[in-house]
Amino acid sequence: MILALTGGTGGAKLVQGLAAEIDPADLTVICNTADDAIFHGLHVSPDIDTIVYALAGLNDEEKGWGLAGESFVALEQLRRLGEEVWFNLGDRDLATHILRTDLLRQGVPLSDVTQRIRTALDVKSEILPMSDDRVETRIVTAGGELAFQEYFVRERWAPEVKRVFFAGIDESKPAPRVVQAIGNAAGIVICPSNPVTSIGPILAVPGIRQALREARGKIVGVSPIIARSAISGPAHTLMTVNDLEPSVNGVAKGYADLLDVLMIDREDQYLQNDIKKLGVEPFSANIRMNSLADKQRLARQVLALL
Ligand code: FO1
Repeated sequence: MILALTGGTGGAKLVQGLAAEIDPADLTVICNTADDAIFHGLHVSPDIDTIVYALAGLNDEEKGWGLAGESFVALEQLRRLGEEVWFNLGDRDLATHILRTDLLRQGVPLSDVTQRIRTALDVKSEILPMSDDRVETRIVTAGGELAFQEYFVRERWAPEVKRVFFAGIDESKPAPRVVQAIGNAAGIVICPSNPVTSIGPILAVPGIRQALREARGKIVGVSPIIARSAISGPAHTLMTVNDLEPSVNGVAKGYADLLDVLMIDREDQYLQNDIKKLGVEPFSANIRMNSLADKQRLARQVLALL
């Protein structure tokens, strides 16, 4: 079994490539849940949904989140009713959040809810939340503290960030099957997701980082940074806040205790020696993923390294 650790959009591309290259039933994905938020009383798990929709072939490729061909009629009506509407929940996407919220309220753990949704959408890969416990990324800015989606979507990552922390992380436990999956994996991929707010929370759940250090399978990371800037989103800013240089060196440093190999872009090839000094083997390739062919090519290279 191949295991992938991922956040939403960037990671989903590689996860799609992996599922196309191996039997999808042999792929397990551990998702960040610290971006989860409550909107209009509904529990939204953006990274889980992005991965499930991508593996179900239902995702909006252009936006990188949500469902393809989505309508937003319910949201417009909520706006008319005076609700503050800035997080774009599509009509069909809302069905996922309604079901998830209903099941969570009945006491069903998030991991079982996720299993039910991905099975209903005919996704063969196992999708595991990092934890069934509520963990929340909080962004401390010059103007006060924000929830992740407030910072990312509402404020378009404009505020100056002072600090990032994960509320509830110390009391959280890995979801069932997470530690087992890490131990059983023939190979592990850390997807090109934000090292601070996507992969960071997964590694911070007590027990997960240690399980990865003890894993028998090789661990290959794919850099979310090319030429000192994030492929998408605010990774470079958030890495700086966490004392990580916003470059492939910073990615290597953040994962140095875990990685056997870090895949970097050819543009960053000149930094290979710095990565080696951190005890990580660099492997340079074209790591941008603009088409399904790119995703599959990168997945094949990752699998070869594993
Ligand atoms: N990202 C946006 O930039 N704007 C949105 O309105 C938005 C809505 C949304 C709805 C459902 C969902 O599952 C994801 C959504 N995302 C949206 C993506 C999400 O905010 C981020 O990509 C992740 O949290 C970062 O990994």
